[in-house]
Amino acid sequence: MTELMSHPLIAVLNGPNLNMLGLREPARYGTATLDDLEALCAETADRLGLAIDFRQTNGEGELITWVQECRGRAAGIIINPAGYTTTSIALMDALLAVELPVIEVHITNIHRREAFRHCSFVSKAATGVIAGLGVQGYALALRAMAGLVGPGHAGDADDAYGAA
Ligand code: DHK
Repeated sequence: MTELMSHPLIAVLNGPNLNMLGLREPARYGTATLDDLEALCAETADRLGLAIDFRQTNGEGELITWVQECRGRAAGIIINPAGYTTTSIALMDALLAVELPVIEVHITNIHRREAFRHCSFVSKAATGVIAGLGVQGYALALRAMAGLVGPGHAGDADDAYGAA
């Protein structure tokens, strides 16, 4: 069994300003730092038998390059596109191009916030979306991803969680 099969690699990608977690509007985004978030993801992935590649960038082009590099390398993508959620058709296109399960995570409930945060291009490429559960949303996304790509995986969220 290859390492990829025994510990599927999940890219956990974070967009702009998430390097400021813990400092940035803590009443809204919480007090956990990006390092705390990475530790949470690493511990959760370990328990689930997943490997992670956790990254953050402020650059749209770099985020798109990282998504492209997942093709043939990673088994799935968890992404908090942050400010690029509502602006980046190019990011949506890259996520569609890699043909992998994608879970979109937002720390805050974007639907309770300003109207301009409601329309996500990334959701058009996402298998599922988690919003409003704080940094624990990443742990929940990893759990869902394990169901999609782990041993005996269903391969499709509708199969894993029941089609509507
Ligand atoms: C993070 C951001 O930086 C915002 O641009 C999004 C998202 C919300 C979050 O909740 O994680 O609108």
